[in-house]
Amino acid sequence: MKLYELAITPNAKRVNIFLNEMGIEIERVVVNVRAGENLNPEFKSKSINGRIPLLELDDGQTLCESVAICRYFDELNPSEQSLFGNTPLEKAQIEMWQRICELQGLNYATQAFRNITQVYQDRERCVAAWGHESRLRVIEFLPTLEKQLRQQAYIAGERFTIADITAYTFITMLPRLEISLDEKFTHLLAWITKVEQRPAIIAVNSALPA
Ligand SMILES: N[C@@H](CCC(=O)N[C@@H](CS)C(=O)NCC(=O)O)C(=O)O
Repeated sequence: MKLYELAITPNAKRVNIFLNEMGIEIERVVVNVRAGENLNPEFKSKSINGRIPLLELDDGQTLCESVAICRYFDELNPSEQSLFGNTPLEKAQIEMWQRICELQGLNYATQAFRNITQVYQDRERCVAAWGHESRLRVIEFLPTLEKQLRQQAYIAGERFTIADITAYTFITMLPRLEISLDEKFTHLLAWITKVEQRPAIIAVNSALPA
């Protein structure tokens, strides 16, 4: 199997944290999306969404979408402490929070970054007003995480899950949007400190350029 990725990008980071948590080693192929390497016909023929991360199986089948890739590895390696949950209720709660963090956090952060910086103007229409609106929606979402972490240790309950991975990836985008967390966010800040001590996250962060 091969993982096509660029470590610095948020969605590659999600999959890399997940793989580290599971202790899975896999061959990587660097695709420099900033330079447009994902736009060439060879990559497009492999990737349904045209983006990274992309997992290529040994028989040539491919999977894109970060969470689908993580779920595939989770199913291949059953665990009593699955990052996707084990009981019906836990699975549903983790799925719910994963989607909340993705739809109300990470996606808006991505839209803000892409449309304000216009970093991908070679391949998409950039709308500055949408970027600024998305940034405001990011700011409006942060109290939801603070409230949740005031009540429990991790985003979807009392243990670290895929919801924390998506939430952490989202949080790492805040500096790029010039959003900082002040003392109102005590629990969120404490959670960041805690998850940044996990070997899986230390390994991902230490592999990135300073
Ligand atoms: N929903 C997708 C998003 C994938 C995505 O947007 N990847 C970015 C890097 S984080 C990318 O490939 N960007 C290059 C481009 O848009 O051309 C996922 O979860 O994998």
